[in-house]
Amino acid sequence: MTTGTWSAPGRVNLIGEHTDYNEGFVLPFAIEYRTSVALATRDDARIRVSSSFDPEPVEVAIADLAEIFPDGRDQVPEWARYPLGVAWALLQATGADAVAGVELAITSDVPIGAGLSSSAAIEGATASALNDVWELGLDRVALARIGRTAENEAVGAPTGIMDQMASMLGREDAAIFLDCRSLDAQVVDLGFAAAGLELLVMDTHVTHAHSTGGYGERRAACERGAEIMGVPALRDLTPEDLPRAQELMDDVTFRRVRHVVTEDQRVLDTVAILAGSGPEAIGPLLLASHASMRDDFEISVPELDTAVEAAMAAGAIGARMTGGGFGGAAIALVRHADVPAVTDAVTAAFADRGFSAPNIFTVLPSAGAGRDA
Ligand code: GAF
Repeated sequence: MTTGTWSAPGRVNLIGEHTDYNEGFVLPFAIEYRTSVALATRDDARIRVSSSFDPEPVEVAIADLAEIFPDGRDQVPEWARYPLGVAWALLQATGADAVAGVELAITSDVPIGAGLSSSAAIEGATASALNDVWELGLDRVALARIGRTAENEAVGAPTGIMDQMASMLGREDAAIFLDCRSLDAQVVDLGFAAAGLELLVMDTHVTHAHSTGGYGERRAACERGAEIMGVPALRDLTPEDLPRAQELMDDVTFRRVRHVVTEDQRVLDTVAILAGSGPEAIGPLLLASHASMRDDFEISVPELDTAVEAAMAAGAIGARMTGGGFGGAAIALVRHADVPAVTDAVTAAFADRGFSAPNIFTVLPSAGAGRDA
């Protein structure tokens, strides 16, 4: 019997929102909150997954996976679609058969529904474990693709690949500058600690699900915009193309397009400014990103706007919502000495507006997925 433990982190996206499925640029980093998968092989051809979130384990025959996904995903509880979807995607992508049955026990300290990609953490830990034990030989980028396939087809969320890449490739004190067309990834030093800065996460507790509603609608609007402009993806447009886009499109589609095109540019500018001037200089780009998501992409909610405004008023260097939107968390880049004041100000602003209390904590750019034991 083989046993071992693998883990993968959640992520914060520093900048570059809804650009990944438009084949553009993103700048996420992995965080210290992780999901662990303890694995033991078994001597039959079955997979049994259990989770600290649900007392009921789920067991399926490996040979049945192709039948279960993607059409029959409703047959298993939602949390189990992630690990089983990864197993299914691995077997489908590699054509491997006669693999060992496994027991997977999942535990996690990645906050759920906070926009910190607890889903990519489950996928990354499961994919890493099964890749090793089944000796599939896939590299980290291939494992990130497997996670995205699981999410798209087994869970039914039409997401891009940013979260899985961040979870697989994360490095301490660094972000991953990812070209989502080529999947070329560069490690970008953040230098937060050296500059005396902290990255605060402000979890609004407003929950969201990308398998329903707004996320898919935004993606469809982007695809419509690219088609109208006659390009394969919005990545192929630059800010100079926006006047023509405005002439050709209805107002809503144009504003969705403008968000993506300007956000891609903001990612490139952030990478350049981090290298040239350091992290204290990226505040205006974070704020511009938030305004674009609030006004053009329309994926913010009052709680996220309140967190950003209160953090800025209390001295944050920059702030923005992070992740897919419609809830989840905002981030603020804050000088170490200002963390208590910003935390108190955001908490007070939520109380004033009758919102439930936010959960505010710092995160550290951290290492990606791997085997722990
Ligand atoms: C979610 C998705 F999973 C990502 O692929 C990305 O599109 C993000 O929303 C928005 O930038 O986290």
